[in-house]
Amino acid sequence: MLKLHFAPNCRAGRVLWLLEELGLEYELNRMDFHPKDLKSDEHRARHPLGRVPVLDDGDIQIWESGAIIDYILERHRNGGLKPSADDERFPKYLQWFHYCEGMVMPPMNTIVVHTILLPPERRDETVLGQAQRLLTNTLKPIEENLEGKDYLVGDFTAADTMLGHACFMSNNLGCVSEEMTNIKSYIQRLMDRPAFKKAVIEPQ
Ligand SMILES: N[C@@H](CCC(=O)N[C@@H](CS)C(=O)NCC(=O)O)C(=O)O
Repeated sequence: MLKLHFAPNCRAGRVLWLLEELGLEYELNRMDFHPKDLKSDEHRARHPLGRVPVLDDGDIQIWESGAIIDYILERHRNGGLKPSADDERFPKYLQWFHYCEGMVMPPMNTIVVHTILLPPERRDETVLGQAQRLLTNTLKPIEENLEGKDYLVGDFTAADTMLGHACFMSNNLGCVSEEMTNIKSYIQRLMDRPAFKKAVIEPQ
């Protein structure tokens, strides 16, 4: 059976959300988002940097949320959540799927470091301000793309489990401004999904 190594309120929620959307059976290793769990020898043996998510599938162990999601879709169940290569939605599906870790998460990581993780005396307001501006800029194309659409490529796909989750996290950090009305209603639409509630909201 699939086993997800998970901590609440972080990227691991994307994979749990996908597993719930697909109705797959899984076992959950729920850790605290704390060095005592993530930097333990046991978890570092799974992930060299002591990070989550990590997925076990029998003898196979895989990390990186995007890679795990693609692995599940390809090896276990697709559920119509990944358009095939000849589908007209495929290029944009790939684009938004990878825009998440490639463009949106780097400034968000910096914001988390300089608002939550570092002790107050080591936080840098200049670095924080730059990251907040960069995150706002990376959200603008998403706001424009969502005009007239419920989800990133029209129907709900696994790109939403990546980038939609990043939008949700950005909003929790106060980085989605009130003018970004398409992203605000998109987040609400995601939050109304039972699988999202179970995987992302309830474990927080
Ligand atoms: N690009 C990786 C990022 C993994 C990552 O940084 N995960 C965070 C949780 S959102 C983590 O485990 N942080 C713990 C730490 O930095 O010590 C992915 O998408 O899986």
